[in-house]
Amino acid sequence: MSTQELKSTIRDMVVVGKGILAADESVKTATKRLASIGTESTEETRRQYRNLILTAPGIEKYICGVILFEETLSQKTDNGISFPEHLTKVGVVPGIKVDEGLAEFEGSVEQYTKGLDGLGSRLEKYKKFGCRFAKWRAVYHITENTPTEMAIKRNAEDLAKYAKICQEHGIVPIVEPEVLIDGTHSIDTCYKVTEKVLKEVFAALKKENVMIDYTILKPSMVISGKEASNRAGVDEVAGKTVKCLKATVPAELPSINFLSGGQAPQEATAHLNRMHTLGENLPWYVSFSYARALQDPALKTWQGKKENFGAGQIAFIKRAKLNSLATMGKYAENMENNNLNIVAVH
Ligand code: 5MM
Repeated sequence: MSTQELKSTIRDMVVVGKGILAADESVKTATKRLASIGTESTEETRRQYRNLILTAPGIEKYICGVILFEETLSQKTDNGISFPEHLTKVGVVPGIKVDEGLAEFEGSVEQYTKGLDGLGSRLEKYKKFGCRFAKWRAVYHITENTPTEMAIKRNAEDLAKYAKICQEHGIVPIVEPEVLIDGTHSIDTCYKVTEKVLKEVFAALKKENVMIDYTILKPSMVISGKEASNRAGVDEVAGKTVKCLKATVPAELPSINFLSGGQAPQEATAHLNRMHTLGENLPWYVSFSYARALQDPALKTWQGKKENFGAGQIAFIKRAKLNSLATMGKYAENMENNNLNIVAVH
């Protein structure tokens, strides 16, 4: 197997000041997002929304890769170019979510991820659309009795099998183990669970002979449960996240790109920024792969209305720029009220 493709994809996706946009919401999730602005979810409204985000002028200054959903691969921009072609043209690497969603372990709240069957042939199909990387998400629920050893092990093994198949097909795998934020748990409980999960994931990747230097990790941050009392502040989240990653993630991994996992956009940016101002030596590039924390302000501004198209794009570019600054520790809270010289082109 030639590693040339993997090498050039990593080169194009690990770029100082840039991060990854997750725009891979399944139809079910996209429908939920559109419902939040009172817009019906149809193939056409999903296309219109993706067109707003993916054709935002200047996206390539802050975003190096976009995770797409299968439906989007064959949809077109308002200018009639397919979305993957448009992204490639502006210098952004297209990628694809290849997992097929979650299923419950019998009699449990715990879940595993579907999609290993026929993955190789699907990857070959996605490559023809220009996709150069893939994403697979596993989730871990924190309750009194979970996550169990069984769920941690099974999800790690499946993430490793997926990553191996991707690399065999010249596709860079994004490995996404998400410790869910839902619940009343403390940040210390989240730390313990995340540490266990990441140790198991890297042990499984090693066992499966996955090339770590051609892999991207998309983890959740170490953070208090959403309904916890006395939730940890920015310094503690950043400090404990970096400590946990240093204890579990090999230095040869090129890039860690966080998910936002239900954090407010401003919160996700502040946490990332703080990780870069702790004065810690970070052996990997540390950046973002947010969906909601990058898109929510744009969605709310757009409201499904043509006349808000330009303003929606500005809202998206602003979030992308603020997160870009955060990857360099250059974000400050007062920038939230500034227009950052972003202007509408349409
Ligand atoms: C955790 O979700 C991923 C990151 O998004 P956030 O930054 O909003 O947490 C995201 O890539 C997610 O996997 C996609 O939105 C797809 O979700 P579904 O549930 O539709 O597969």
